[in-house]
Amino acid sequence: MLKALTFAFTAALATSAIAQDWKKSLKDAAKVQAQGQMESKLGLAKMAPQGAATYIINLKDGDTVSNPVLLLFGLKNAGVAPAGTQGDAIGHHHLLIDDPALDLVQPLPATEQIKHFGGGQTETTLSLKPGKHTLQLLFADWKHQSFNPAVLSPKITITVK
Ligand SMILES: [Cu+2]
Repeated sequence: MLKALTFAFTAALATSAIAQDWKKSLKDAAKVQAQGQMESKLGLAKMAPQGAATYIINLKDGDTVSNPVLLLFGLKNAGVAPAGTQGDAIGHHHLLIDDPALDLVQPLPATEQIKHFGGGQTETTLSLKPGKHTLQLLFADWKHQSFNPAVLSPKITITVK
């Protein structure tokens, strides 16, 4: 009698532990979903994809080049998609020319110094005034907003002949 009771009690405990786990994972999933919805609604930055990095493939700091200047955009641990395409670990490239002021909690404006590649381009050709220029890539999300933390390439300084 006592044995049977103990068994029933243990079984009930085990069942409730599973139910708890199941409830917890549902709750976690709901939390993640709610967070995603809140992020889009409030325009908060999305978490940066794990290990995401961007870099300029074909030029390095200190290079001297002549116009037209070809730039190839490199990306690790994330994917390129046209602007407006939502999904995990995807976004598009932005080129920062000569250190523009940045507000990383707002969608990036399109200016002479902040070029968007919303078509999902992975290269561009620039015509720059002779002299020194800095170039840096910023990989941002579908709504042109930086990830948190920002996925920025090393900044390079080039001289245009
Ligand atoms: Cu953009």
